[in-house]
Amino acid sequence: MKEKITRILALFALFTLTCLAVFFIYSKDISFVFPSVLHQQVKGNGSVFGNVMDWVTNTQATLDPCPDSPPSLVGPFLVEFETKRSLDWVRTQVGSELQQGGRFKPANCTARQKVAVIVPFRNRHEHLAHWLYYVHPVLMRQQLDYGVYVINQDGDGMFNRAKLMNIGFVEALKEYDYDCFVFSDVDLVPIDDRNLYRCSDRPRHLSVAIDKFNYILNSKTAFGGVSLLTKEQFLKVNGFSNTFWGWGGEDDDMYNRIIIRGMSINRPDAQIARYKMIKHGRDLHNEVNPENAVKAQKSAENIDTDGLNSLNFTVNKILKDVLFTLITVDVQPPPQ
Ligand code: UDH
Ligand code: MN
Repeated sequence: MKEKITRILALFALFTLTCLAVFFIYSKDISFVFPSVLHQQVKGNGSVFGNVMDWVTNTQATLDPCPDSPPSLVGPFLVEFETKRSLDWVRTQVGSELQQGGRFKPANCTARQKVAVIVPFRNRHEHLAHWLYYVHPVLMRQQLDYGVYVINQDGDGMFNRAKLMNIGFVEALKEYDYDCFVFSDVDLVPIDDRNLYRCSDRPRHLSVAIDKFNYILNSKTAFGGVSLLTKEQFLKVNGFSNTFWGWGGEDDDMYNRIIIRGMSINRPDAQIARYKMIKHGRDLHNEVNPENAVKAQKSAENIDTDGLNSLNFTVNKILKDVLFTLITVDVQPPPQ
């Protein structure tokens, strides 16, 4: 009799522990790590596990939407690049707030947008540390559901910023149902968090006032630096052109694509959309390419055939850091 009671008690304890483990794992919301797994499990109709998952999903869905104006913004803040910052150190500063892969979502409300931040990259590790140190806290205070994707061009061939952005778009969408895409240079750090990294009904250009240019925008058609498009807007323009090798022109071509597709751009107020650019020289294998300026005048000829629908690349490696997802890619330059 005594043995029977002990056995029942042990079984009960095991059951309770299992339930606790299930609740613990899913309250941590690992859904973005295994989105398809969660999806299948949630659909598992009728089973106790399925019901538990329904309950968890519903509880998450009942969080109120985040307020239109994020309450913890600080406005202008100090940004300096004299301090040496290593990725190890940045991890100790902001890593604890993040999920693996540079992912974050606000705990107490449902973010208004799911934002993928795409950073074209090669051999700018110092810049990346500064950028992550400053930008992560900004995006957190802006209460975004976001992920940072550093798209690293493998090898030392000619750099192709625009193609890296296209690859970032495609790869980020394989992971999560993002609805907004930020394309940001690694050396541009916002100095005012009221400059929201959020998409709108028009493609947006955020890097309006940069210290390097005395905080003055030199062209009404500028679209480089930091720009945002919704998934729909990006699809509508067939993404960036893949054929701008070396420096220049790809941002003007994107501006033209937006106009060609009947859209226009918007910009936040220059008093708010302020940036510091980390000082740098010209990189090797990213020299000015005079062909690019010519090509940027022919956007209408290229938009239908050169872009997302002609994108070819191979992923050589995906590394999940707590601060970012690093995707190293072969951009497959055409044979010379
Ligand atoms: N990028 C890299 N690695 C490279 C080249 C470019 O990561 O080797 C990325 C990076 O995100 C960078 C962006 O592409 O922020 C744009 O490249 P850029 O910063 O070289 O372009 P920018 O227009 O500078 O800022 C042009 C060279 C200016 C030299 C001026 C010397 N006084
Ligand atoms: Mn730069």
